[in-house]
This record gives sequence, structure tokens and C-alpha cells, in this order.
Amino acid sequence: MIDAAHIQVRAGDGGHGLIGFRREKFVPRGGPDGGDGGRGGNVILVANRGVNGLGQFRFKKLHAAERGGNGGADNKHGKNGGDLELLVPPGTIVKNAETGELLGELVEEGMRLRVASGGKGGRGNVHFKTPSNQAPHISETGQGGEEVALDLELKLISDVGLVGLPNAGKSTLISAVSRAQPKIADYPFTTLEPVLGVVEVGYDSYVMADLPGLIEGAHTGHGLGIEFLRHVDRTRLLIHVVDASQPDPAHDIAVIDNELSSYAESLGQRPQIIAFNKMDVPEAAEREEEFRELAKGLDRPCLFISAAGRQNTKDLVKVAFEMLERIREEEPLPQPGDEVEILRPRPRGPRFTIDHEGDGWRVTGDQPVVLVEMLGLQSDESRAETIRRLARMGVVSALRRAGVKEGDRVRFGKVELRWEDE
Ligand SMILES: Nc1nc2c(ncn2[C@@H]2O[C@H](COP(=O)(O)OP(=O)(O)OP(=O)(O)O)[C@@H](O)[C@H]2O)c(=O)[nH]1
Ligand SMILES: [Mg+2]
Repeated sequence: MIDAAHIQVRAGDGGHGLIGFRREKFVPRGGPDGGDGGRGGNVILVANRGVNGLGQFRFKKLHAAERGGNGGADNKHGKNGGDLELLVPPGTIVKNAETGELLGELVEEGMRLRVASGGKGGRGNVHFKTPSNQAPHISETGQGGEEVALDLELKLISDVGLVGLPNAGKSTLISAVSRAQPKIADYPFTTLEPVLGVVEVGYDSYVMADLPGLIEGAHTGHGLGIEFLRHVDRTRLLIHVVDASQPDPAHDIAVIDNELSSYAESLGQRPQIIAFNKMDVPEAAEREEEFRELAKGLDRPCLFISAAGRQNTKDLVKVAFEMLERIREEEPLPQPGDEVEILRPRPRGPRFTIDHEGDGWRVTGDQPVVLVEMLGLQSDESRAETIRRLARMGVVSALRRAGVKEGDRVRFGKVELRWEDE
């Protein structure tokens, strides 16, 4: 039931800003008119029911969005890079492969998750015109797009989970109300893996999960429990199936309740319906009165059914559907189209820090690093502009205080400069 993939996604780089000048008749030296670069495309995951599993990602590993177009003459803005949308099945869990951090879950059809943001476009030389520099030969290069390695994992998602002791009749029930065909047998632990079935109610439907039976101590790892309690915890409603032909159904119910709440308090409080099953068996049928009394004290809807005989199973399916509708109203899930923004803005915190690194210095911090990477040091003019802006940010004086000397290497992200005492 668990499907996984490892992929690399790369957002588009921003386009470069242009250094350009107007050429007009009768105007010997036109002003700057170099346009800005467009922004790079984002990589977005989109939940789509038409996608079957994560198999498509087994072969293609790198997924890159378009880069932004460069700025043009006459102030022309570069084209923004198109977003890359990768379709994944609903139920996909997304983690940062390096840190293991959970980035998000694409639970429902249409949900979107931006996993890598495109770089900003570089600004053209129009932006660097000042009273003292009417013809700036300065522009920014586009910012690099984000790149990240992702682990995708598909988990089963169901609305209703069937819980109960082994042999209670859970598999028989799901086979009675859906097209699922799990193995059914008269011994415990017949079901070893969850099985999903779609239950139709008129034009509506919901997904039911048949789960391996739970036993006392399941929450501490007894039986098959612990692995599957995780799945149970993802369902919104439980149908608690109890074998009414057994000597002590009240005790059996208490055992399961206790396992659920010991695993997680939230699971103990999950809405629940109790299905007294096997009511066709004489030992159960003759105690119906007693069970109805018991049901009054259980504080949740109770139904009396025979899964094997298909008795009252339709009612059970309907009661479950109505409860689900109410739960959905109370806690609506994100709607299709809501984009869950998961990449936080690049780290803020202190504006920059300066550290010794090898034979030189490293300046860390979003503002100065992006500045140096984008504005660059190619020409004397852009270098002077970069230093001027670093000075305005306080980086130059901080470097002096730290003890930087003429000729030292100072690194900003991928760029390195030789310090000159100007
Ligand atoms: N008489 C009768 N027998 C039933 C009924 N429901 C299930 N059974 C029988 O009970 C036994 C266990 O049924 P399963 O559906 O496999 O039980 P389960 O809860 O899925 O069991 P595990 O997968 O081991 O947890 C089988 O022999 C079924 O035929 C019922 O309503 N009436
Ligand atoms: Mg079963």
C-alpha cells in the first residue's frame, strides 16, 4: 500500500537585467533603457485523481521549471518562466529528502504545494541611473531558482476505518458494502494489510479501510497493531466492529477503546459507530435486549447487523455517511485550488554574520549574498555599486571591525572578492 519516490526539483532562474541605451535620432546619448529579467518558474505539485501511484517518478528524476527571459531594450520586461506542475495522486506526502522535514500533504484533489520558488529577475540598468551616473553600465543577473531533493510517499487515505478484534467480521463487512474482496476466514489475523473499498451511497461515495484486527497491547506493538494504528489515525470516522456472538462484547469493546486512546488521545476521541455483528448467530440474537441496554451507555450510535447475512448493512453505511457529512462540515479540508505555501521566505533573523573561513572571510545573510550574487563584480562600475550598497547595509564597516585587510578574500555565497581598502 505504500508507494514512494525520490525526485529532484529545480525552479527556474530569474532572467538577467539588460544594460542598454536609447538610440534616437538627434539624441547623441540616450538614457538607459535596459529592461528587467522575468522571474523563474516555480515547481508546484498538484494532487490529481487521474494519477495512478508514484511510478511515473521512477524513471525521470530531475524536474526543472523554465527560467525567466532576459530583459530587453526599450525597457522591455523579460518573460516570466512558466511554472512546472507535477501531478501526484491525492494522499501524497512530501518531505525534504535531506532534512526529513515534512513539507506538506496533498490530501485532496486539486490541492497544490509549491516546492521550489523561481528566482527573481535581475533589474536592468534603468534602475541604476542616479544624478551623478546618467549612463550606468550596471545591471543585475537573475537570482538562482531554488533546488531541492524530495521524498514523495503515498499513504492510503480513507474516510472510514474498520476497527475491532480479530475475527469480528471487518473484512466480511467491507465485502458486503463495497466491491473490495479481502480474504475472509474463521481464524484471527486473516487480514495482514489494509484493504480499501469504495462505498456508494446514492450518488455519493466514501472510502472505507478494512484493517488488521487489533488486540490488547496493540499500541505497544503487540500483534499487527502499531503499524496500522497510524493508518487508523488518518481516518475521520471509525466503525468499531464487535462480534456479538462472543461471551463478553462489553469487555471486547472496552479493549479496543483502550488501545485506541492509548495510542493517541485524538484516536480515542475519533467519532465512532459500533456495529454489533453476527446478530444472525443464535447466541447473539437471544441477547439483543441486553445489548440494547449496553448500547445506551456507550454514548455513540450503535447498530445491530449481520455482515455475512447483509442485514442492516445498508443502514450502517448510511449512518456512517451522514456522520461523515457532519464531520466534513465541521472541519473542512483545504479546498481545491488553495495553494499551500510551504517554502518560507528565505531566512530572516540577523541581517548578516561575518565569520573567518580558511584564509579569508565569509559573509552570510540573505541581503548581502543576494546583492553580490545578482549585482556581481564583473565591471569596475558594478563592483563599485555593489560595494556602495554593501556599505549602506553596514557590511563594509562590520568587515573592517572584524579585521579584514587589503587583499583578503571575502566570500558571499558563490562569489568571492578581493578586499581593497577604498
Ligand atoms: N454468522 C456470521 N459469521 C460472520 C459474520 N461476519 C463474519 N463472520 C465470520 O467470521 C469469521 C471472521 O470474519 P472476517 O471478516 O475474516 O473477520 P475480520 O474481523 O476481518 O478478522 P481479521 O482480519 O482476522 O481481523 C469468518 O468466518 C466470517 O465468515 C456474520 O455476520 N455472521
Ligand atoms: Mg479481516
